[in-house]
Amino acid sequence: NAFFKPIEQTAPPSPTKRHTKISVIGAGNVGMAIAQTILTQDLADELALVDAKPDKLRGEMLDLQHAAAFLPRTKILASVDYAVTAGSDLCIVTAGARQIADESRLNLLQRNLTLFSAIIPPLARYSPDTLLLIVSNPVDVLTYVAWKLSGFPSNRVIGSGTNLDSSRFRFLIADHLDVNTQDVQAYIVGEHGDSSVALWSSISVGGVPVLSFLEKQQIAYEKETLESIHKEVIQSAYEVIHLKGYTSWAIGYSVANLARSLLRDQRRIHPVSVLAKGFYGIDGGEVFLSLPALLGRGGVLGVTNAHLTEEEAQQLRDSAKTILEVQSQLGI
Ligand code: 6V0
Repeated sequence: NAFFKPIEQTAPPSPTKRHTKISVIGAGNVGMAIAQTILTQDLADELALVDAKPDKLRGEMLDLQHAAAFLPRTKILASVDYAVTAGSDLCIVTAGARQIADESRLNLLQRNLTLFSAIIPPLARYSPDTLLLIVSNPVDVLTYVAWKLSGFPSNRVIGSGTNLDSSRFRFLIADHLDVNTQDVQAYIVGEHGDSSVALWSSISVGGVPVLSFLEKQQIAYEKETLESIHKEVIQSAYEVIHLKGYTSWAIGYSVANLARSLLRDQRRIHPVSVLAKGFYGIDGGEVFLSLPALLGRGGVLGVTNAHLTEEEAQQLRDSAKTILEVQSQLGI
């Protein structure tokens, strides 16, 4: 490089922060929203993109590189070849087949299974120590598939699960009470989808447990109002897809938030899809679903022992059953 006249280094460079590499597989709407949020939040020194469509991939890479003057410095790479992901600390998988008209959910899942057989083994080979974060749907089953195909310990394989559902839930509660969403603690657990479970008993606003507060004050609250908020959470993904064709910004922020907790060892608690066997009475088989999990540099560090009502625990076990039924049809 003739541009610089180097200054003689008298001492080895002082130890700098660890080099962090994130790979995003699938440069579609969701993958690119995640990639751009990761860049703006300065979470990686190197970002590698992989997709099956080389032109689209190169276009996305150039478009992001052209923003370099406005962003923290991150080396951006892209290739259809998984070698580009080598040495990743975190691999985020968003690649997915799109549902075709009249296609059954199971058929779509079979196609995604084939896709994952081509994606996960090379990722694991090029980055044997990486954390795997699965976003493609149906996320709980595909996280199980990724766990099996990678051969990784289960604490390094995580599904984005209900992290997004919980953020929608917190937004709706905050909107209802007219307070800041960040002051609302509330969890949706279980399947990312129609059988998800809202943990009403654990909602707190600014440290005040909402249900017991209402009960103590003898303020009548309508169970239906609460249920309608949960229904709205389930509906909201369909609504966004109906209106704009896909969802992207919220999942982008939600996954970047998970990346921060993992790579910066934040030890924060997120509802994400983890191997759930043995927790909350789930014992029917190896199943991934969302539970409030403690996340850090090692991946899943633990699962919190939230107080569930009997009804909530039963709903969670039913959610596990729903996922296991789908899984059993896959033959893996
Ligand atoms: P999209 O825009 O169709 O992008 C998918 C991308 O995957 C495309 O660019 C494809 O070219 C690429 N792809 C297909 N096959 C391969 C392959 N073998 N290797 C590499 N890349 C490949 O879809 P979109 O980005 O909207 O959604 C991606 C996935 O995320 C879908 O499965 C969604 O259902 C899922 N979401 C999950 C959410 C969650 O909360 N877990 C939220 C939103 C979307």
